[in-house]
Amino acid sequence: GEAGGRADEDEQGDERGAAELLAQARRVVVFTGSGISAESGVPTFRDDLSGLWARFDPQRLATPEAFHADPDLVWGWYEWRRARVRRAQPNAGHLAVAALEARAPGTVVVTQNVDDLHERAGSSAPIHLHGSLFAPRCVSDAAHPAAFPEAVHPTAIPDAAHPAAFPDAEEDAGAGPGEGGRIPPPRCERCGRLVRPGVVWFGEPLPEAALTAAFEAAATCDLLLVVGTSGVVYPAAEIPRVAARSGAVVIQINPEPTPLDRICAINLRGTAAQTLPALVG
Ligand code: BV8
Repeated sequence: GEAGGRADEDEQGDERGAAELLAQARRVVVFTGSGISAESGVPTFRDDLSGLWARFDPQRLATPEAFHADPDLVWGWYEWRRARVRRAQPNAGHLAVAALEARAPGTVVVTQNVDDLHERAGSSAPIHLHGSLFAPRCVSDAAHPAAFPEAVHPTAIPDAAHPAAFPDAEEDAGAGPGEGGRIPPPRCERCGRLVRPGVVWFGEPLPEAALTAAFEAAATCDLLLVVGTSGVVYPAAEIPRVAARSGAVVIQINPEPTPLDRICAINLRGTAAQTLPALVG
């Protein structure tokens, strides 16, 4: 109808406007969440379109308390996620971010994601606020992170070695409480304590250097592109807000409304893989 047509025109206008602002910006920050990897088949944290997290709440497994209470369950879940990410490929959204970086070398990519799809798309040094699935470390501290084989070769555990450990969710309907089943974490070869995922769990501080660099980039950019995040996990969710307060134009790409809508100059209601390539050109 007429209203639909007008909405389409508005959307095209917004997209053109966003592309122009992006082309003019000198310092750009791209701030991403799990939504940018959704079209690569990596499940997001909070929207449950796929039903992948139907049997438990990821926010309850991603804690030091959960690991302490049931290390095998939590390690098994991370092994399953790690295997999934290894099988995934960067999508057009990740590739567009890398293309933007190539065009405007001052661009800073800040991600909340623990996957490596930005790197594999060609982004040179994305700032990982929440760590990585591929950097497990000893529970004791960060001082001896590499004292076990998988830390040196994070992809060394072959999927075939644990056939029951990396089921596809589709085939997993009747399995244990967490996707992936239980796998005992390795022991640190140096001190014998457990090896844990190298991610930032709820209640843990973010890596200081990464956080400082991200806030600094946000406070000094002239445009911040926020892609595929629900904007509810702190302190990361402050980053687009810091940029807006510092006078940057904030442009959001997300199929759904988020709490960040009101600080954004333009809200593009589309998916990352569909919308980002058009913006970057
Ligand atoms: C800390 C790593 C202090 C692990 C993750 C009450 C109020 C306010 C704050 C708090 C509170 N209670 C507790 C807190 C603090 C807490 C917090 O923020 N909680 C919130 C949730 C209430 N924060 C912390 O605990 C942080 N630490 O505060 O430390 C401290 C200081 C000193 C000393 C000690 C302690 C640590 C937080 C880190 C959590 N770690 N991940 C792992 O992955 O296993 S969080 C997890 O959420 C994700 O991994 C991701 O990193 C993060 C953000 O999620 P999103 O990426 O936004 O994903 P989400 O699913 O939410 O949204 C997806 C979006 O994509 C949606 O909007 C959807 O519409 C969109 N989308 C879908 N498809 C597409 C798409 N968009 C584009 N294209 C598509 N195709």
